[in-house]
Amino acid sequence: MIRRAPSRLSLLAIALMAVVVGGCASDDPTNLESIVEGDFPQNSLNPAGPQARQIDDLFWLVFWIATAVFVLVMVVLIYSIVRYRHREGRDRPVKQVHGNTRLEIVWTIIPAVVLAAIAVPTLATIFDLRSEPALDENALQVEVIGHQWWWEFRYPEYGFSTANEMHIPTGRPVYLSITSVDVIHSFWIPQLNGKRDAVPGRVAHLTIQADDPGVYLGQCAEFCGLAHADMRQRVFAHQEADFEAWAVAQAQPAVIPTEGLAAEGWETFRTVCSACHAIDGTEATTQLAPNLTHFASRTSFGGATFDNTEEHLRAWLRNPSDLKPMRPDRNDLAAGRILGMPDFGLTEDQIDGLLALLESLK
Ligand code: HEC
Ligand SMILES: [Cu+2]
Repeated sequence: MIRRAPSRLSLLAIALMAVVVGGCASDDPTNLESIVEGDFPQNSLNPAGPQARQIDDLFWLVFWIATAVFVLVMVVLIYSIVRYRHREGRDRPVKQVHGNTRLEIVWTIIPAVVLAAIAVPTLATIFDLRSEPALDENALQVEVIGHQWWWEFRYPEYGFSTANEMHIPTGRPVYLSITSVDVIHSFWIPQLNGKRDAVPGRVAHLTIQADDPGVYLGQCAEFCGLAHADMRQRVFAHQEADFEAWAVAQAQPAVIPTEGLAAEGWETFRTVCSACHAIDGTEATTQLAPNLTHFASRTSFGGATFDNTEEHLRAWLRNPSDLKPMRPDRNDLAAGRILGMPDFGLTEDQIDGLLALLESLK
């Protein structure tokens, strides 16, 4: 006879897994301590706006119903096991029972009623979350475009485009129109709402809203290739006036320095970088890669994976693929297909110039 594998081993495996998975939540690898207060920045059980709260409420309702069912079943089960267990000297029951129609009808009806009771608020929530904000709610429109492996955010009312970091006003719905230029991605800010797939050729919608100013983190939630794990996003929520000031500043064209290091950097940018990147107000208008018009105003880059520091940027310009796994060898500029930023073999002098230029793009 084959012996079953010892269950102690599987218990150990489960315990280990719990430790490993538990580790995911607490420390974020991107040094975000400075801007995100508290642990678990991607905890969907810590809602920060009405849509996320609706999901959270539903979750707890279902959780407590499921808990009640669990406790009830366990009590009956354990009682039966103890009460009717085999005892020394006790014979098999004389009367053998098979099936009980009345009992079976009861335990079919009760779960059906429970499921129906759960379905009502679930469907109501689904329809509610799918609905477009009413006109008088004055929703902000933001277009979300997934790229391998970064997010583009366009603000059609203001006429600019930014990358990986979305700014929103508090207390006002933000109506997202989500799509992708390549593969399927999924936009997700756990504290502000559920996930929505970004599918090429389609536009899906999602409404997010934050009660209070703060930073809300998320990441692409649909496996999208090599750097999927480095495709993150940050939402900065501001008071209305602060948001307005931010948006107006972002809509301004860049002012390129005419002398010094930054001017030298601009020469390199014009000839090399403008093949993919735009800086509004200049001759660099190609939008195959993140728009850099106000790059210095962003806290992060590379799919919100790296803090926007000189050290990280220098490493990025020396060889982007050292920081983030990408496949620039598969780029096809003519077809508009970009899978990463290539290594241009820049000299340290060129890099110094580019850093000064990027630094000036406030
Ligand atoms: C072939 C297209 C291409 C060219 C040319 C190119 N880049 Fe990039 N660049 C990219 C792509 C794609 C990304 C986004 C990578 C990611 O995060 O996955 C990027 C990202 C960046 C970022 C980070 C932006 C952000 O907000 O995440 C900076 C800064 C940058 N590039 C600077 C430059 C500079 C400076 C040059 C010229 C030396 C240059 N790039 C040339 C494709 C290009
Ligand atoms: Cu993705």
